[in-house]
Amino acid sequence: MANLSVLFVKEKVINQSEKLQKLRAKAQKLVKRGLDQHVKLAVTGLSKSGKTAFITSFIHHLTQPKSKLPFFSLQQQERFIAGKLVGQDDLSVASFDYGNALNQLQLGKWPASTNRLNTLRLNIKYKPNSGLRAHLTDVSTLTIDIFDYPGEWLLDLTMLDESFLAWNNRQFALLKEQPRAAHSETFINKLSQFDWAQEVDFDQLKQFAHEYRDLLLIFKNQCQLTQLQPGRLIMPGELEDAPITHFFPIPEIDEQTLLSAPENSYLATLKTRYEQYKKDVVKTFYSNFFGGFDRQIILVDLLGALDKGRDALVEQSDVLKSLLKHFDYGKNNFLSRLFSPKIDKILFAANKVDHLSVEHHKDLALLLNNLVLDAQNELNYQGVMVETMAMSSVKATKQVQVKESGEILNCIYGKSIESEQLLTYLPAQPPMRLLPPEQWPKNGFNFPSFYPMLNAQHQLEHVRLDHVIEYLIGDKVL
Ligand SMILES: Nc1nc2c(ncn2[C@@H]2O[C@H](COP(=O)(O)OP(=O)(O)OP(=O)(O)O)[C@@H](O)[C@H]2O)c(=O)[nH]1
Ligand SMILES: [Mg+2]
Repeated sequence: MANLSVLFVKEKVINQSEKLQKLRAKAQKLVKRGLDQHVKLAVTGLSKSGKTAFITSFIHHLTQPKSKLPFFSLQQQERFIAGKLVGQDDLSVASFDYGNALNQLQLGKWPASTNRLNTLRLNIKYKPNSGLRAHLTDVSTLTIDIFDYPGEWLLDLTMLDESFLAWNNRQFALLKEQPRAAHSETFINKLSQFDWAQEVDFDQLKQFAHEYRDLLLIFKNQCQLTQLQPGRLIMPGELEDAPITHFFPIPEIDEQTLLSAPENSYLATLKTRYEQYKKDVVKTFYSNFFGGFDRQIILVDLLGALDKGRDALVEQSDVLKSLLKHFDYGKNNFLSRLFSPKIDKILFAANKVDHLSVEHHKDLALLLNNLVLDAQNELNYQGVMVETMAMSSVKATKQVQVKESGEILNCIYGKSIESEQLLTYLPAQPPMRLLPPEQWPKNGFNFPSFYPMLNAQHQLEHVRLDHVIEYLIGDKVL
C-alpha cells in the first residue's frame, strides 16, 4: 500500500513538472517574442535622392552571408546569422520589387524612378550577446519595416500647414523668380489676362493644369528644383489625370477676392480642389503611412544641388527642414515604444559621395552638417540623437591616382551617364559650408553622374553603408 501511494505521488510530481516545463516554455516564447525587436525605418528623401538604391543595397548587404559590413557590430562580432525578406505586414500596399531593383544594379543600371507606394519587411536573425535576451535564447530576430514611395509625394506634406491663399501666393511668387521665370513667362501672361471670377469651364481648367504640370516637369528635370506641388500632378500614381490634381497657382489674390468669388467660379473651384487634395490625398497618405517610425535616414543629394547652383542648394535644405515638422521625434520609453513610437535617432546622409575623391568625403558631410545645423539643435533639444554622414549605397566609381606634371591627382573612374563613356575625372572639392553668393564659384560646380560599378568579383560595393546600418539599428541587436 505504502509503495503504491509513493508511486502515485511520484506520478503527480512528474505530471506537475511536465506542466511546469510546458508553462516555462510558453512563457519563454512570449518573452522571446516581446524581446524580439521591431523597427519601422523611415527612408526619407526628395525625388532622386537615392531612396530606392539605398533600400535595395540595404536589403542586399543584410541578406548576403559574405557582405562586407565591417563596421556593423553583428558582423564584427560574428553574431550575424542571416537576413531574409519575409511577408510584409500591410497587405494593401504593393511589395517592394527587390528582385528587379537588384537585377538592374547588377547589370550596371540604376533602378527606375518609383511611381507608387510599396513596402517590405526584412528579418535579421542574430546571436544576442547581452542582457535578458542572451539568457533566454540563442537566436533573436530583428524585424525591419520600410516603405518606398515617389519623392514628389513627400513634398506635398508641407501643404498641410498652408491655406489655399498662402499656398497660391507663395507658389505664384516662385513662378516669377529665377530660374523658374525663364520658363514660365508665357504661362504667367496667360494667367494674368484671365478672369478667375467667371464660371468655371472644367476643360479649360484641365488645360491650365496640364500646362502647369509641364512647367513642373521642366523645373524638376532641367532646373533640379524641389518645391514642386502638387506632387501628384507630376507623379500621379493611381491618380493619373484625376480632377483632384487639377489645380495650380494663379496671380496673387487677397482674402476679400477669395471670399467674394462665386461658388461656381474658377477661383472657388481651385480652392475646393486644393482643400480636397490636402484632405483626400496628402492627409490620407500621411496618416496611413507616415506614423509609428522609430528611426529615420534622410538621404540628401547635395552634389546634384551644388551642380544646379546656390538657389537649388538653399531650396533643397529649406524643403528638407520644413518636412521634419511632419514626423514625430522624441525619446522613447517602454510604453511609447509599444503604443506611439517616436523617432529617437535620425541620420542625415549626404548620398553619392563616391562622386568625390576620398580626401573630400568629409567636406560633403561638413556641408550637410552646416545646412541642417539649426534643425539638429532643435532635435537634440527634444532628446533625439542626430548624426551626419557622407555615404554611398552603391558605388559607381573607383578611386584612381593620375600623375600630371609630376603631381599626383586623386581622381575617380567610372562610366559616365552623360557620355556613356568610361572616364577618369578629377572632381572639385565641395564647399564645407553654404557659401555666400559672392563666394560662389563663377562657373559653378560640375559633378558628373555614373552608372553603378561592380567590383572584380561582380559584387556591389558601398561607401560607409556599414556605418549607416550600425547607427540605425546597431543598438537594437545587442
Ligand atoms: N553614385 C551614386 N549614385 C546614386 C546612388 N544612389 C542613387 N544614385 C543616383 O541617383 C539616382 C536616383 O536614385 P533612386 O534610388 O532612384 O532615387 P529615389 O530617391 O528612389 O528617387 P524617386 O523614386 O524618383 O523618388 C540614380 O538613378 C543614380 O543616378 C549611390 O549610392 N551612388
Ligand atoms: Mg525611388
